[in-house]
Amino acid sequence: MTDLSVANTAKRPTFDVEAIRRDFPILSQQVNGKPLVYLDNGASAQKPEAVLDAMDRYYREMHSNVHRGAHTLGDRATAAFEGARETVRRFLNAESTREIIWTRGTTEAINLVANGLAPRLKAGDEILVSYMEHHANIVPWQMIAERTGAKVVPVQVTPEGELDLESFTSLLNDRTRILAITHVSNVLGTVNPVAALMEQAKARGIITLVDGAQAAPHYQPDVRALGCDFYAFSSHKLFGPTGIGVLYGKAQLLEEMPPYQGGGEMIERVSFERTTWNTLPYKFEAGTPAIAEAVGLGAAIDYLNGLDRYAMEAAESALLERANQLVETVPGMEIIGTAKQKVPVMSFKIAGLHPSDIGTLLDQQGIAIRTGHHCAMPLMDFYGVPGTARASFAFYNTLDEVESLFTALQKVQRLFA
Ligand code: C6P
Repeated sequence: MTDLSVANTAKRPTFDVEAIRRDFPILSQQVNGKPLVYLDNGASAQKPEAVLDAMDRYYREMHSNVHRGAHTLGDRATAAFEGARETVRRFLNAESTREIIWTRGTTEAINLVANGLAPRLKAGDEILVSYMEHHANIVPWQMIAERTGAKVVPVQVTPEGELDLESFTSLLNDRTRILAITHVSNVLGTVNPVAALMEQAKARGIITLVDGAQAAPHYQPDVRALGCDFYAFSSHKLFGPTGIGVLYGKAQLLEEMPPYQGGGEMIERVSFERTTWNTLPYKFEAGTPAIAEAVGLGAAIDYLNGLDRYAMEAAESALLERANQLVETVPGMEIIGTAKQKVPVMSFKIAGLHPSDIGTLLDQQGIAIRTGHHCAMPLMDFYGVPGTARASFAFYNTLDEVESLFTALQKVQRLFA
């Protein structure tokens, strides 16, 4: 018998989640003979019709290369592409579109910054990261550290999965040159107190980068209020297409950084004697960019702007609250990451069960979650686990879906008990 009779005090969303779900065509299908319950939004979120339409319309009506300026289609494509950049600027509250660089995603954005800052580093310098970073915010720094003799230093996390602020403060020192920290942990869901961290770092003249991959889908990041030098996010987690992401960078730092890749678009003039760089943001955009994808990301942000952000956050909190209430209905289930400030991400283990078995058995019931190390191996080592199962929710998920997840987990647990 499944028992979901635990008191449900989670608040009902004030927006019409069923209407919102109709905007996402993929959600209405059956998987393995069961209605799809998509709870892998942290890996990649689904796309509303508005994004699909914008990309379709772009290819049907305006595709050409951008910034070539010789004909009407080229002008249309350029206007759509640069219009999307302005949409991103407004989304992040950046000062200028010069500070908005298109990348392939968060990973490429961080690699770009790491390479751009390398000339400032020397042996003995320190790059502060944390134990809860995704590999994308560890490995590029390790590669640069190897080149320059600098050192990557991790800030501890607490057993609850919060950033250990004492460890953070004690590790800041005169050798710290860069602070690269995640806004939200992809495993724990923890929301870090980024503005306060930035303040401490800035007081010491440290350059700061925030990995916003898991934050942007839940909160609208205001880069000026956060006070960071760089902010990175991926479109595909923000209900936009794959293959594109954004690096925000303060204009002065971007001006001082060397280009990341060479080729078309990023040059001002090329000769065999001397090549000079284009102005911002083009200096960092070598080659033909992902034009339709930029348009799609712009459409995703426009779509989000049309939603009530407060209602959306409240609905997401209600999903997490209901999930937390139901944990006790699955014998041996334990949540990893119980920070006070969390987005609706629930990593867990169930005694005696391997995470990948949980994932496979849930999939048979139409429920999509992610299992494994989540590209956060140092954090797995910290918790002494090879991996976890992770359900990550989006605003289009329902309380009924949370309950379906737990009914399915009860079945899985009974099967193995
Ligand atoms: N995390 C997850 O399932 P890309 O691949 O470049 O779009 O994003 C990388 C990345 C960087 N930082 C954080 C905090 C992330 O969560 C991710 C991607 C996915 O958790 C895929 S591993």
